[in-house]
Amino acid sequence: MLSRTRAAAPNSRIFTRSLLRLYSQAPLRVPITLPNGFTYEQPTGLFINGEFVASKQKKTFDVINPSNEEKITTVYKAMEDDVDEAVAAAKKAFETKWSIVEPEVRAKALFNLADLVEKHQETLAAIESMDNGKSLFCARGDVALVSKYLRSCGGWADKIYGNVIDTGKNHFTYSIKEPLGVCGQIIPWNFPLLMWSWKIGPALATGNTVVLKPAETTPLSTLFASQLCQEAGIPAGVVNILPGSGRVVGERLSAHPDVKKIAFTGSTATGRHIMKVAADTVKKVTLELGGKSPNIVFADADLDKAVKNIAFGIFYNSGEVCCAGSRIYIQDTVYEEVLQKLKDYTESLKVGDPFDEEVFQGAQTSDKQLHKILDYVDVAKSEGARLVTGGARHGSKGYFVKPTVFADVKEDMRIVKEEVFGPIVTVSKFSTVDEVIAMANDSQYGLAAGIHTNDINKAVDVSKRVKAGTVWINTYNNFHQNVPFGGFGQSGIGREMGEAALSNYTQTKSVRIAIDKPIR
Ligand code: TAP
Repeated sequence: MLSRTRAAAPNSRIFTRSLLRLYSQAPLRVPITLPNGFTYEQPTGLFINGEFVASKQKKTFDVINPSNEEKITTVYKAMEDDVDEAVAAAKKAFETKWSIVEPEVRAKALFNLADLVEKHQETLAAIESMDNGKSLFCARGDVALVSKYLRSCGGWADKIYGNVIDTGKNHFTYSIKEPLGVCGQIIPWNFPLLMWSWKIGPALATGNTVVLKPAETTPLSTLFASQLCQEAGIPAGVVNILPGSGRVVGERLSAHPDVKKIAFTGSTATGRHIMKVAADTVKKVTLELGGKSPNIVFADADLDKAVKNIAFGIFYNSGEVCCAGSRIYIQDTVYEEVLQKLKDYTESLKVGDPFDEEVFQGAQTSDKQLHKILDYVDVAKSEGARLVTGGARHGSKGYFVKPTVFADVKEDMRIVKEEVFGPIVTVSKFSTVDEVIAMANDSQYGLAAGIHTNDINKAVDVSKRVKAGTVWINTYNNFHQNVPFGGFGQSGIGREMGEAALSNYTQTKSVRIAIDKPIR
């Protein structure tokens, strides 16, 4: 009797502790009132196999609003064991459902998803502004491209064609494109929802399943959007979302033997590291990395239009854009004139509360990013760059930075060489086409370039000679769902959007049939 009582005591303590843990665990959905007064329900669990669940180890992290530095909510944090579970769910969904359904089923589901994004566009844009800090103006632009791109992917889903290859009368030979399997996708914090669509769209269209890790700073829009996948008719396990840290979740995804491909967007340093980790299991890797893109203004350009484009090229999305035109080159004969116009235009841009409809530039996404940018202001000053405007924090609450222009820079300065990822631009002077091409191409990166001129011959000539994956002429940061985007040099491997994105998610199988009695 006594021994039985003794034996029962620890068990009941364990039971009580388990109950306590169960009831003290964070909720899987919370009501959130957005800064515009609208209330919605935010999923806060990991999205695995079609359900929001707590992480196995019950770890959580806080999500901060960068505009007021206050906590928005708490989200579950995935660890290695959660990755393993999500990958197993994605593998099963790949083998038993998504890779074997009729292609038009995948098409319909992606069309539905695009429609649902459109239906919830204002909520999604508001979530993105609150979580990332970007102005509503920018967030609405993101969401519009998300629905267009998902619809475009739906259009591709039943048009993944192979080839018939003429190898002579003794064989019938063809090749087909097959999906890869489970794809690990790691996205950054500057365009969370847009990167979600650029990653899941082509993967799903071609029959793959995904485990996607949003950045720890910005998990809310992707969690909200994942429930739309269910509603769109995408089966459980096809899309799995794991908020968590890069060093745990990202690392495990990159190393996992059942993950056949890693698609990553983020810094060049992390991209390099992921490639090394993924090498052990010979994964296919696509990378969309950093940049230090040149934006060139020739004297014959429409200067007022050019100034708007170069300002948009750097200050859009608070400068947190991989292809930001962060190095401006102005032809010497109009240098001072354009610089003055750029100063005036920059000072006219409204910075502040992302929910203010007049605001162009919202907050930087994190405290870390704010301080990185302010450090670069000090670097530029110490290197001798001339501060034309900005160069300081905007206000004292929230991670706001004044749009900043540094002129008269030298090409070997750190501020000209290194990616800042904020609203800071450098301005240099050039006199000839050859000179500006040499300056523009003097970079390890090659993501984008801008050319402003009214001379079509010059525009085409420069666009051919500049080393960049995208060249914008008399425009900038101008995306379209059918136009491939990606980098030369250390700006990346592979292309997103357009038909090019599909090749990141398929592999070619060749089939040769021997013909016994060739028909003449
Ligand atoms: P990254 O480290 O590149 O973060 C991007 C994504 O990679 C995040 O989801 C991150 O996760 C994840 N990650 C981090 N370490 C990883 C690892 N060892 N294995 C797998 N995934 C990993 O960028 P950051 O530290 O946030 O920002 C630093 C700088 O990178 C920025 O200042 C900017 O210059 C550049 N950046 C560039 C881009 C683009 S689009 N080119 C985007 C973001 C940042 P967690 O952060 O959640 O841990």
